[in-house]
Amino acid sequence: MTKSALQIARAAYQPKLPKALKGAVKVQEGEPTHSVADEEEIKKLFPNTYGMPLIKFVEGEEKDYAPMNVGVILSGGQAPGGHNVISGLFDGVKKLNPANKLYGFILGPGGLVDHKYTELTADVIDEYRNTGGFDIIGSGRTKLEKEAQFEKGYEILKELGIKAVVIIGGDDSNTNACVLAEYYAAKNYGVQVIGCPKTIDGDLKNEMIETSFGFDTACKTYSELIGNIERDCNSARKYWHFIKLMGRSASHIALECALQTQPNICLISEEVEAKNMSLDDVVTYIANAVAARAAEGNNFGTVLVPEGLIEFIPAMKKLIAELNDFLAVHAEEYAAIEPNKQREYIISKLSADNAAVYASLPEGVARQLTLDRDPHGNVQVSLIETEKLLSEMVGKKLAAWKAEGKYTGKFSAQHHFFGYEGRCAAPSNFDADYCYALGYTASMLIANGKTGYMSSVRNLTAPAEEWIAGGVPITMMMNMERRHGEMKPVIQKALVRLDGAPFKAFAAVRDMWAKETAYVYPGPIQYFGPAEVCDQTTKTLLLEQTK
Ligand code: FBP
Repeated sequence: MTKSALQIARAAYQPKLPKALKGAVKVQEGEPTHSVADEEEIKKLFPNTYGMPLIKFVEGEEKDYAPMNVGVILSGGQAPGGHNVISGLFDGVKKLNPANKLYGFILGPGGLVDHKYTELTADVIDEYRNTGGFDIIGSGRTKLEKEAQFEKGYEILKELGIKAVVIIGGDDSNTNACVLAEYYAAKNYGVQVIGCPKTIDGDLKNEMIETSFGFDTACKTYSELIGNIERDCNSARKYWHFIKLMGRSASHIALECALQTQPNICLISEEVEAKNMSLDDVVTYIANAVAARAAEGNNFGTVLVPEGLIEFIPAMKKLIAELNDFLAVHAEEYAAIEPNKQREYIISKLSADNAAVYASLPEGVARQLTLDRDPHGNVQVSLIETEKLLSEMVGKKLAAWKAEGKYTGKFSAQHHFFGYEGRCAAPSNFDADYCYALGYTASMLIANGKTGYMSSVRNLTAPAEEWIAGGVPITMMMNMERRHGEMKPVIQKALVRLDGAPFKAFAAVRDMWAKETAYVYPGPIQYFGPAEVCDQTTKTLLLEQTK
């Protein structure tokens, strides 16, 4: 395989480990834990893994560990640093006992069920250290939820002598990890299951999981691109750029990129919901900013749009919820309807309010809302072209204002969607270190007999030396939510908090950004050079941790 000069140099990077993980470790147990909500239901569903204590690793005495084999699965969307989680896990497992083996299941959780695996040897691991992507074993979105799948998985785990499986995934995949851990514990199969917090979306976080891996690199990559667009925008001075950013539900990516690049407008879905804004309110907000800039002779600007916006507009949210429940049961019937009659069919099946909202949507968006759900029952928001919907509606409003003599500017829009551009970027130093530490911590959780835990590395704005490694019971993060028309235990998604420091910092300056051209151009991620350029983490984390 031909490698770039950067890839070759980067392969030699040795990720930093927290001090406590550098030698032998021992477990320090904290208080028993509770789920974030719906305690009684969660406790009943997870009798073997509920309420376990928080765990912290501290320096301990060397001891011998019996040989063991471990399996690893990459689940869901790619996030920078996944290969370092696996290399940290590999190094940890080999340090415990050089005879230990690590197996990777191919193309996500489906690999466990279908018995597709490969042994990850030192040669393979060395090819992937500090690289982006999940291509070492591939990823997939198969949902592990049925007993038959757990049993099929157990067959291969038994055959390979695997004592523990590490599932590297987001909130849904870690929910599955917890259900699997509970099932194997209840059956006394002697297989442990450990999760690792992955997702560029940044919505798998809480007190013990300060950030999910990949968020740092993905946001830096998008911010580089946004900065480049802003500079182009400020050079040509003739376009409004509408930039949609991935992130499924939460607006963490959009907010972080806004803090890094200071665009004219950044929409925050959580705020749109809290203020009960309609689609027209959002459009009017943008159009007002466009008109105010035009009045100063500035017919250009940048707008950041979070991927999940549509689902947070209250009327749209109600509509999507009804569509989700309806399509969970009638998907086949719907698919059999002729395409030109599908819109009418949906309108006839919805409640009056939702039917009216659905009927008011442009054809393309209406159709996109009924497309296939992902295996977890979510609307595939990345397929909805919100950036085009908004610019089209802003254009129409401005034309109406022009006719009324309220606006005299020119409005010409360009559209972008950044998601895939950042998911497999080479991990920043932060993600390279964080991921390696998460993987290494997972090996220590396994060695200490833990199951149903998520690997946790905290104190992340301090130097890596001072990071705190340990484990959090996954049940602690759970609550009950409606999925596919049924109440299910799931990890609670962390949305942008409107009372949190990152949002407040943004809200304090956004009116100035809207009016002036206050762009910041972050430039590309740097891997070599001064620490203030190379090792900075996200503004979100820095603001959240400033006491
Ligand atoms: P995960 O939650 O699995 O980490 O996925 C993140 C994400 O990149 C979202 O931001 C996006 O909505 C989704 O994946 C797109 O997934 P896919 O490429 O499978 O359609």
